[in-house]
Amino acid sequence: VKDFNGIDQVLLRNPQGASARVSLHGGQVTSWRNAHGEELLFTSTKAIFKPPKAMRGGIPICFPQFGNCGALEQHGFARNKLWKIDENPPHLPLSDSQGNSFVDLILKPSEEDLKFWPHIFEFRLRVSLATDGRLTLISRIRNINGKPFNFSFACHAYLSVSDISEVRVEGLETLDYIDNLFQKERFTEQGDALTFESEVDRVYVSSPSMVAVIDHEKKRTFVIRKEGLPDVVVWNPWEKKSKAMPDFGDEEYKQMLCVDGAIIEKPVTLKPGEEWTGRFELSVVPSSFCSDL
Ligand code: TA6
Repeated sequence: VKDFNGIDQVLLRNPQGASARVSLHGGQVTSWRNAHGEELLFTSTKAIFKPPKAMRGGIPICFPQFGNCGALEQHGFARNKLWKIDENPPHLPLSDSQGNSFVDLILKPSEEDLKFWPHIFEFRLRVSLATDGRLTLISRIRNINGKPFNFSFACHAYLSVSDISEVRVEGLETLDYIDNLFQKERFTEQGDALTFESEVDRVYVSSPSMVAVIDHEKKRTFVIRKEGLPDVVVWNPWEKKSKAMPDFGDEEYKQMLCVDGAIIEKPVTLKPGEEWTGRFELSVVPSSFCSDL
C-alpha cells in the first residue's frame, strides 16, 4: 500500500483479522490493530507524514543513538531514512516465522550517511504479526566494516491508552532510573506500580524481560516482552511539553504513553563481523489476567 507521500507501507494481516502496517520510511510500524480492528498504537492527529521527519506515533526505531546524547540528530537517523524490503532475509528460527505474517526490511548506510557516521552496518528488521495478534520487532545489527563501533537503540513504542491518569506500569518497581527531567541524574523507583500525574521522561536500567502497562478504563493490559534490550524508556510529555510540540495535540498526552525497549545506559560495542540482536514484543491481554503475569 502507498501512504500519504507515496511511500510504501507493508500491510500484515493474520487469519483472525488483526493487522499491522510498516512504513519503508524509517522502518516504522505505523499501525497495530487487534482482531476487532481496534488501533492499539497512538498516532497524533497532528502527525507530519513528511520525510525525513518521523511520524509522531507508532513505533519509531531509534538508532544508532537514543535521545540527544551524541553528535547525531535526536534519536539517530534510522527513523528518517528510507528502508528497503530485504530480498535475502536472515534465516531466523522457524518459531519466528511459523504461522506469522511478517516482513523483513533492511537499512544500510549511503555514502552520504557515512559522512556523518563512518561505520558500515547492516540493520535487518523483521516485523512479525503472530496468529494470536502479538507484534514482534526483531532487530539485527551487524558491523560490516573494519573497525568497532558503539550504538544505543530503542523501539520507541507509542501505546494508545484511554486515560493516562488511569494507567499503571508494573515491572519497574525498585529499579534505578535515569531521569531526563533532572539532568539525567540517577534515582531509585520507590513506588509499587508507576502511575502518572505529570511529565515523565525516564530510562529504567537493567529492567526485567517483561513489563505490563495496565489501562484500567479499557480493562486491558499491554504486555511487553524483550530480549537484548535491558532498559525501558517511559515517557509522557504532559501538558506543557505537548503544547510545545507542533506535531502533537495539546490534550493528546492523555491518550498515549511511550514505553520503549531500549539499550541506552550501556551502549552496544560491535567488533567487525559481530551482530547484535534485540527482540521487542507487544501483546494485549484482558486486564483480568494481569494478576497472573
Ligand atoms: O522518550 C524520550 C524522549 O527523548 C523524550 O525526551 C522526547 O524527546 C521523546 O523522546 C520524543 O522525541 P522525538 O524526537 O520523537 O520528538
